[in-house]
Amino acid sequence: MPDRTRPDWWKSAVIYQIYPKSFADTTGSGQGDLAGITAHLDYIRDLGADLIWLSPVYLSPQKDNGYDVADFRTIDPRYGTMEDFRRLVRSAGDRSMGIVMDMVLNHTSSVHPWFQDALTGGEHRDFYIWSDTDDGSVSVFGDPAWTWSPEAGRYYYGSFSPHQPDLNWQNRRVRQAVFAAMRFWLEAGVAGFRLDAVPYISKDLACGRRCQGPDLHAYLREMRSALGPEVVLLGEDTEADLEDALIYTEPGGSELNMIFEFGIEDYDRRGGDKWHTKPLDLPGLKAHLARWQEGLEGRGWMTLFLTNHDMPRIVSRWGNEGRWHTQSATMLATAAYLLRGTPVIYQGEELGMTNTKMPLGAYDDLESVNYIRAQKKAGADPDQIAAALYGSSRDNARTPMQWTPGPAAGFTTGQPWLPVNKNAEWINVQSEEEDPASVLHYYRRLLTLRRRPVFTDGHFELEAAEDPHVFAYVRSLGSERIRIECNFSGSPKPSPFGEDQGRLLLGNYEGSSDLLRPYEARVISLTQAG
Ligand code: TEU
Repeated sequence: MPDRTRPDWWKSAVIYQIYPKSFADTTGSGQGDLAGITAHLDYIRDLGADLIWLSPVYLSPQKDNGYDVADFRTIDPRYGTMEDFRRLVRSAGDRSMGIVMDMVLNHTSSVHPWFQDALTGGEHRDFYIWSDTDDGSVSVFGDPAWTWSPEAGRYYYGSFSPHQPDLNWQNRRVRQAVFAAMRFWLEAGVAGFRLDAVPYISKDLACGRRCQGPDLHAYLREMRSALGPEVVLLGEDTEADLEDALIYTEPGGSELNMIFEFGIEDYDRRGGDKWHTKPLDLPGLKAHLARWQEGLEGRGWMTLFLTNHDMPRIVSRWGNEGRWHTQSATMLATAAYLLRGTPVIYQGEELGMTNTKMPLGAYDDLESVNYIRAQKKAGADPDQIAAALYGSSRDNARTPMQWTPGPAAGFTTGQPWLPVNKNAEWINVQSEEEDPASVLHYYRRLLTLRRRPVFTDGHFELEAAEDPHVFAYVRSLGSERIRIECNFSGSPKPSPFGEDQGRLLLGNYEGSSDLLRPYEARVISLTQAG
């Protein structure tokens, strides 16, 4: 547990992300709930987490699984009650863990009372964005961004979908209402917030949705001063570059503690199209990571993550689901979480959970459903649609958490809302607990090792930059030097360093070998004795 009296304790924290709908169901409804999270707090603590980020649990019609909020101050009854929430916060606190709420800043649900009032020209009219014309722009999930409302007699704007009308952040009353909702949860004891879709809140509609408006940083500074310096704020910015990150997270700054940056996604997606994958460009990825590690040193802070509720499972993406499942899952974690930044582990990643194959009709995610519809309309071959979904659908990350080899993977006694992955038979908490060589046990060892200050504060140096298969870097602090060597390929590769001189602190193989074995990861101390 990091010393929370240190002003930057969150730099050495580990965050565990929960997608509540898919984590653990205590009622047999087929959907997870807050009591299910409370019941598994020991599991999360034993993994090494300090903070738990909950994807939204507010009242919601669930068009986008809670990222469409109908009331920012009410727990959705499907997840439980405010009392269940308080119990979760208390029980997490008893285990020295804090709760991070997901704050959906950019939009509400179209059933939110603010929007309903706005439609009829009530006092919340200017909480949203209206127009008499539709300029033809398209939302993130593929629908038109402008939706005609017969009731209002105008179009309203939704960056993501017509179910999610954008809030008008230029209106001071909107900002105050959002900050008041955030204070409500702080009073309920949460440690901070993950801020959804941050850059969208300030827009330049004249130049389309990807154009950031001029007021973003002013809004964030206003938020920080409304909430106070202790609140941990993690911002999601899928488009952020290094310059943005330095402004958001300047040390001692007045905006965010850290940002999620998504540049790593560019190295296996063809031309930025999420549905078309290509083999990972490792040298490109390494150069990218090095640029961020060097660029933020002493000047800013980022999270480290391999996946989340919007991304495919990392073993299926950059690793190997078959023979090298354990090796690749543990190698990827080693490569990512010993960099400088705050690790954010997504539920089930610590088991090596994989992508899923479902019949097209079983997909639930708004974006995937829209994609299937558009592809079918364009006459695409169903096998190709299925392959694209298997590689990229957000539902890959949303299948139920795999607790046991038993029925519905121990997630529910009812009918799970999304099919359980068939491999729950062998990828599950119970089986991995019993196997000291499992992905789960390795994650625990890795996150324990990561407590060393060299990993939080140390300098980063990329090695063997041109090597197409091996990602190697050195972290150093004072006289301590630690080298991380990771083989991203499924065949043995020579180590760029020949026979290693140092002492092995952690590795995902037994015994020693001159070659780096398939997906081998080694953490080696180069520190001179004495
Ligand atoms: O995602 C924000 C985002 O910018 C999207 O582009 C995201 O990358 C999307 O998943 C594309 O595939 C956040 C949430 O994480 C996501 O779950 C929500 O659906 C979205 O905001 C709207 O609230």
